[in-house]
Amino acid sequence: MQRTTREPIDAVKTLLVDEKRRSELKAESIHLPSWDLSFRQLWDTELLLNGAFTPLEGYLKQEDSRGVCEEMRLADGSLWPIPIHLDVSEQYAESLSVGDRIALRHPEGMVLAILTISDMWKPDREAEASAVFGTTRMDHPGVRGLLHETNPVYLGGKLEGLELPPHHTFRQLRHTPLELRAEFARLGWNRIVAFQTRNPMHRAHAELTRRVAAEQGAKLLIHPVVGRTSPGDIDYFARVHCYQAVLPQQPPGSTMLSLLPLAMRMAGPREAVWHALIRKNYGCTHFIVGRDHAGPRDADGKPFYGQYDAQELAQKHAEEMRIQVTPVEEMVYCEDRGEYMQRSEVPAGARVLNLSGTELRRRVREGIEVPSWFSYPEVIEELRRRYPPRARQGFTVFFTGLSGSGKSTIANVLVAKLMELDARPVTLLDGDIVRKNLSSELGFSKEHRDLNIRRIGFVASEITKNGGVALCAPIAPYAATRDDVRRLIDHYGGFVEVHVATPLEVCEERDRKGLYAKARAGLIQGFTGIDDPYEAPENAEVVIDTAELSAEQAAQRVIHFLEKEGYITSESQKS
Ligand code: PPS
Repeated sequence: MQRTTREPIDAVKTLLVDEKRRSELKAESIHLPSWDLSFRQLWDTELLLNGAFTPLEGYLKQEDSRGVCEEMRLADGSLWPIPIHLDVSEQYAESLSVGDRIALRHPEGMVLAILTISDMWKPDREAEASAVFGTTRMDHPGVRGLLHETNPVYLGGKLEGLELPPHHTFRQLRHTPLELRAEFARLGWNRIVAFQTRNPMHRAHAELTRRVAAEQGAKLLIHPVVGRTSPGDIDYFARVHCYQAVLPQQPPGSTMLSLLPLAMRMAGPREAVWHALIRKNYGCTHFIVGRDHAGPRDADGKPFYGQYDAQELAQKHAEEMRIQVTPVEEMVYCEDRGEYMQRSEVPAGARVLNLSGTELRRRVREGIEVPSWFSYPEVIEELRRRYPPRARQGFTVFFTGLSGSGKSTIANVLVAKLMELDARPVTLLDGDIVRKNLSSELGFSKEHRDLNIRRIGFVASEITKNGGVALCAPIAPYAATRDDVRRLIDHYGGFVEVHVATPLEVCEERDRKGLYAKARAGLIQGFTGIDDPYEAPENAEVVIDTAELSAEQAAQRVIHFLEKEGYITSESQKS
C-alpha cells in the first residue's frame, strides 16, 4: 500500500562553497601546489563534493581511517565502512607539510577543490586490505587496486569545493543528491527504492525491481554505477543503452534512471552498507541488496564472501542508516509456469531455466539466439554491438623474448601475412623502433624498461580498442608489467602473448648487433640475459623457439592460433 508520509531522510552536506568564497579560492589556487586527480580519486572527490558521501567533510584523517578500518566508524562514532583517502606519491608528499593547502585538479586541468592537509601518513595497506576486504589476496580486485594501484602516502583533511567535474556523456541522466531529491519532490515521490547495478538488466532484474517496488509501495530508482566497477564488466555506455531499453518495460511513471559516478571497491558486505548510505544521501528510502552484493569471484568462479553476508551486514545497520534494506532472493524463470519467481517459491519438481553469464557472452559473441524469456531483444542487440565476434574485434600480439631471439623478424613476417589475409589495419610496435621515437629518452633500468612497456601497452590498447591489430615486439623482461599490459588490453579485445623462447646461447651465438659481445666484455651494463633478468612467461598463448623454426614457420604458428581462436576467419578476410 502506498504511504503518503515521507520517510525521514537526513540532510546531505555538499562541500561546494558559495560564489564569493569560490572567487577567493580561485585566486588562491594560482599560488598553491597542484595534484592531478586519477580517475578513482576523481570519482571519490565528486561524491565528496556533491554530498553523496555525507557525513564526510573531506578525505579521512588518520584517526577516522583507523576507526573505519577497525570498526566501520569515524572518530565521532558515525557509521562509515569504506576508507576514502587522497593517496599521493612519496616524492610529492616530501614537498608538503601538515597545514598546507593543495589544489586538486581534474584531468582536463581545472581546479575542483582545495584540500587543507590535516594528516599525512604512510599507511599499512595490507592491514587496510585485511580489514576492509577480509583478505589480502591479489585476485580480489579491491585488494589489487589498494595494494597495486594506490600511492604510498595518504593525505587527510577538509575539502572546499569549487566545482563538480563536468560530464560529457548522458548529461540528462546525471544528478547530484540534491538534484535527485528535488526531482523526487517535484514528482511527489515519497518512497523510493534504489537498485544498484554494474551489469546490464535482463528480464529477471526488471521483474525483481518491479516486485520489490510493488511490495514496498515505492517508486523505483535504477541507479547504476558508471565510475569504476569490476574488471571485465561491460562499459557503461553499452549498459546505459541497456537500461534505457528496460525503462519502457516498467509500469508507466514508476521508474527513474540516474547514473552514479562511484568508484566501487567490490568489498561485498561493507560495500553494501556503503551503497545504502550513499542511496540514503540521494534521497532514497529503500535499498535492494541481492545475493552476494558487490562480491567479486576468483579465477575459479568462487565468491570471496558468503552469499548472504552483505544482506546481513546491511540489515544490521539499516536502522542507524535510516534507509530500509530490502533483501531479495535470486529470481529464476520457472518454465512450467512461464514466469519469473523467487527460487524458494518454485513448486517442487517444476523446471527452472537458467543462463549463466559465460553462456550469455558466448551466445552474444557467436551470434547464437538468446532466449526471449531471458532478456529483451533491444538489450541483446546492444550487447551484440558491444561484443562483436572476435573476427571483428581488435587484438594485440605481444612478442616477448631475449635480444636476438627473433621477435622482430617474426613480427615483420606476421605484419605482411596479416595485411594479406585480414582487412583490419596492422601497426607494428617493434622494440628498436619504439626506442627511437616513443621512448627515445629512456635507458634500460627496471624503471625505464617498465615505462617503455607501459607506453607500448597503452598505444596497443588504443589500437585494439579501435578495432585494429597491434603487433608489439619488445624484450619486456618483467612478468608483472606484461600482465598489466594484458589486463589493460584484454578489456578491449584479444591479447595474445608470444614467447620467443630462443635459448640465450643461440641468441648470443647469432649476436647480429654485437651487443652480447659488448655485454660480455663489460662495455655495456645491464644487458638482458647477461647481467639483467628475463622472467620467462608461464602462460604465453604461443611459445616459439627460432632455433627450431624459421621466421616463416613461426609466423604461421601465430596465424594458426589466431584462426583457432576466431580472430581471423574467412569472413574477416579480404575477398
Ligand atoms: S625492454 O627491456 O623491453 O624495454 O627493451 P626493448 O625496448 O625491447 O629494447 C631492446 C633493444 O635495445 C637494445 N639494447 C638492449 N637490450 C637489452 N638490454 C640492454 N641493456 C640493451 N641495450 C641496448 C637491443 O638491441 C634490443 O633490441 P632487440 O630487438 O631485442 O635485439
